[in-house]
Amino acid sequence: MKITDARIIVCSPGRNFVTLELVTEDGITGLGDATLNGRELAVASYLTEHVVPLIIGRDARRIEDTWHYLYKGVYWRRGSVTMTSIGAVDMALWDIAGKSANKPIYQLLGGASREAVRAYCHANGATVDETLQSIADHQRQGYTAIRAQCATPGQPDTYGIAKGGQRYEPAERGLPRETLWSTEPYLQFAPQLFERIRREFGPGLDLLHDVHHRLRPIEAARLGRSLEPFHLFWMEDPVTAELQEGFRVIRQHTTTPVAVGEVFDSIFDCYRLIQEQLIDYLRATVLHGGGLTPLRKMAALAEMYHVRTGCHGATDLSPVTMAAAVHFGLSVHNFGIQEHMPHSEETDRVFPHAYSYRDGSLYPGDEPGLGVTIDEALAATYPYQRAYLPVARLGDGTIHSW
Ligand code: KDG
Ligand code: MG
Repeated sequence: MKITDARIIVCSPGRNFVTLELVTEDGITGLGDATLNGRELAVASYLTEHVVPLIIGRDARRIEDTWHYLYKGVYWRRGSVTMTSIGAVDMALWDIAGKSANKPIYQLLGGASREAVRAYCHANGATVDETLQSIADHQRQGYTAIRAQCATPGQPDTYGIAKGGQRYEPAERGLPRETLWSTEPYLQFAPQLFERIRREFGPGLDLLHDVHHRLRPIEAARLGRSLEPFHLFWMEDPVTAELQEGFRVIRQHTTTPVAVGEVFDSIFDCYRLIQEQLIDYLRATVLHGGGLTPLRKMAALAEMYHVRTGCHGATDLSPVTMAAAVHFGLSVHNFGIQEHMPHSEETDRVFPHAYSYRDGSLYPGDEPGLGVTIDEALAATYPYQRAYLPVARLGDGTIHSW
């Protein structure tokens, strides 16, 4: 089953997406998401110039072999542009495999390990009252696990606070917006926020919180300890994961569970964190982690060490990645939870999909493959727009992690 055609489709229905479409000699098409937020055209060009010429003529059934051909064959291994490109090809090949077997992909991954994929949503607000209101609204939509973010008083640009009713701050047109970050007020405010949330909503609700790589290890340890009375489901990205020893410092001081991995691009980013049991949830995505092929291996390693999955699911990943995450989460034994940030209506119109949300969970649907298509005519009406994620500075002007 030879691959005869490969196309890269770039569109911007509210935000930028890059999609790879592979076509086989018998006319089966497979879709792979290739979106790298803020650096989209680098992946589009990498695929067009360096990957497409390599995969035309290859057997679409040789998924494992193609993955290693692209990973080892590049010589310059890893890196987000390379791994996002390989992830897109891998996703598209699994889509083709599912369609040619006439089965949803989870049936090729060992079948369903559970009835549904439990999802967590985002609640955020500029004030504590707004955050509480947002949590209540999401509970009414059926969510039983909610990520809570709130602007630190006096710091309107705190991470995770959406503007104008959006669910999340998207990359913005023009040059990167500069935001201000101050650690000490945040460390004092976060436990007050969760104290209030627990008081209003009781012990039953699972609460998550994203620190977004902003703290140093000992600060993260202090935060984790101060949040212990409120029993978080997880504290996410407390420190940047480049310094993996930082997680040892956190672990020495607190029992608040730790999640990390949305920027990981291979098992080499996480095997030590897993084997030393420094984390509890692995957030690597099917896309940026290099596809379903390596994600399954990461999950298998994690399973041995009681680490569970909690895949990244922000809206900068297209519905193609969301579908892959739902099939993955349904099948993998050590699934923990799936992030769910619904896409805008215009995005969903460009990418009609079989997966759906109901009562706090995601369901893959019965379509063969990933169950996602792309309306190319509609996509063409949303041309690419350059956009960047914000950057952060400290009060004295020093650049900080955003
Ligand atoms: O592109 C960056 C976003 O995906 C990231 O900021 C979202 O941290 C995020 C999350 O947990 O969803
Ligand atoms: Mg995050």
